[in-house]
Amino acid sequence: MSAQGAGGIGLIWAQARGGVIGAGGTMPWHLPEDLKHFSRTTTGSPVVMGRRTWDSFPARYRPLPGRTNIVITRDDALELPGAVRARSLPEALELAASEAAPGAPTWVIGGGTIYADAIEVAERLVVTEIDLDVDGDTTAPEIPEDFALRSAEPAEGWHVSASGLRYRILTYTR
Ligand code: VY7
Repeated sequence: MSAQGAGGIGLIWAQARGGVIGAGGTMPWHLPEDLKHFSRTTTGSPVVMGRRTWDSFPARYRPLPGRTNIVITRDDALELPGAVRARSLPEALELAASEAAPGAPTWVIGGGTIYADAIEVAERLVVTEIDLDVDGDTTAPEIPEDFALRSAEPAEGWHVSASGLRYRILTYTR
């Protein structure tokens, strides 16, 4: 079975300035509009994540509802209630392709280590850019040159969150 589902592989992340995606195991901002966008985009598709990303979700959101949750770990003893275990990214993508509804993409949802490996096989990137300077210890992958910006939401400028943060959603395809 191919590792690429009929809908292909997408990466979805949110980043502050400089590509910061995480700090101390969490995302260092509060942006409810992004959580809605993330949930709406990924629901109905398999989601692939690293073990640290699984750990980062508040317990009441685990597993993410309405999605097959596939978690990559080499620790066979680790309990992953409600999730499917994979021992490598290729194994996770293969499991996801076999789960995905026809035409549904597989979403890789983090974190830094997994994005760095998965971007090679991705055909779509959905990036929430947050206009925020914040310290972090985890960054987004470099976007390879064969990706082109497909859409920006809003088309110009920024959304302003109820919290005051400015953000926009960029989609790239290759
Ligand atoms: C952050 C949460 C953090 C704190 C409280 C709730 C984009 C995100 C991810 C991954 C956001 C997070 C949540 C509420 C909604 C739940 C998921 C948990 C759901 C990503 N653009 N944003 N993420 N969530 N990969 N890309 O880890 O989540 O979806 O049902």
